[in-house]
Amino acid sequence: MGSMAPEIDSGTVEAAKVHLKEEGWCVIPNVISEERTEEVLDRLWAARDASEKQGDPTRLAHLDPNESNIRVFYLMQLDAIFRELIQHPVAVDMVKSVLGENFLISNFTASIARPGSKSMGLHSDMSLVVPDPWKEIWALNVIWCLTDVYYENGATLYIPGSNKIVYENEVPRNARQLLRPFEAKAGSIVVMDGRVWHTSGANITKDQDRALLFGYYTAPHLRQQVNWTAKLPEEVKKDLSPEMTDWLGLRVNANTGMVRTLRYLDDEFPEEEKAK
Ligand SMILES: O=C(O)CCC(=O)C(=O)O
Repeated sequence: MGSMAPEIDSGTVEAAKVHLKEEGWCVIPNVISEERTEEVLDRLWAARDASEKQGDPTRLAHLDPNESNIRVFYLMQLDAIFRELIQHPVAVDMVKSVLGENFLISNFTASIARPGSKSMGLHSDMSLVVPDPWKEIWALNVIWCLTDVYYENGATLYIPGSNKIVYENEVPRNARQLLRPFEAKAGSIVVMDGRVWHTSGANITKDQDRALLFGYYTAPHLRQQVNWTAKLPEEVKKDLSPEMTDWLGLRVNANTGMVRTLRYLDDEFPEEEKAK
């Protein structure tokens, strides 16, 4: 994975972590090189074809208003390059800074906005997997920019400060007017708190694609969006590192000892204390 990671100075990463905690998002530039970004983009188009071929559609009408939005849903099943990216050290460092040592990879999906594409529904990613109140960050996205991303080519639009929204009825009625683009260069990551309300932007260019990969990581007590045990072929599973096996939730023990470890009654509440 060395070739995928140009040196990023620790100051940049630490400042990004602070920005993420306070504002609900941050951008880290140059996480992968120009060449690697192009390679990932090429392999994404091949993965789109492979997905269609195996019967997993790359457009969902309930999600996107027209055919200019392309989705590739099971990236990690389709090509090793996506399994490498999802465990990129900078991404994992950002994830751990929010979720701690234990987390799950819930989903890893491409969203390509081609000219003419329009916005999907406004949502926060946490609202899709856990009902309100959203008092803590239990989920975040690492968004890989495979092209430059800017307002006109459909940058993801977000509501500043929406990482503080705890109940769904706090989402402002004038949400549309509040939306701002996440802008970044190809090769960057945008890290987004799972509580941030956002949508895809409309691509109003004539000929510029906007290609993003959404790596979605959650706290270990939240059910994953994809059942990777069912989706990943056995030959892929057997070559995964023990860490990746944990992060994909592939072990027999799923949610035991993740939140609290049980101690015997006699150890936690000894008899003599009961008498007091
Ligand atoms: O494509 C985008 O900009 C946003 C995609 C998104 O929010 C999603 O798929 O949940």
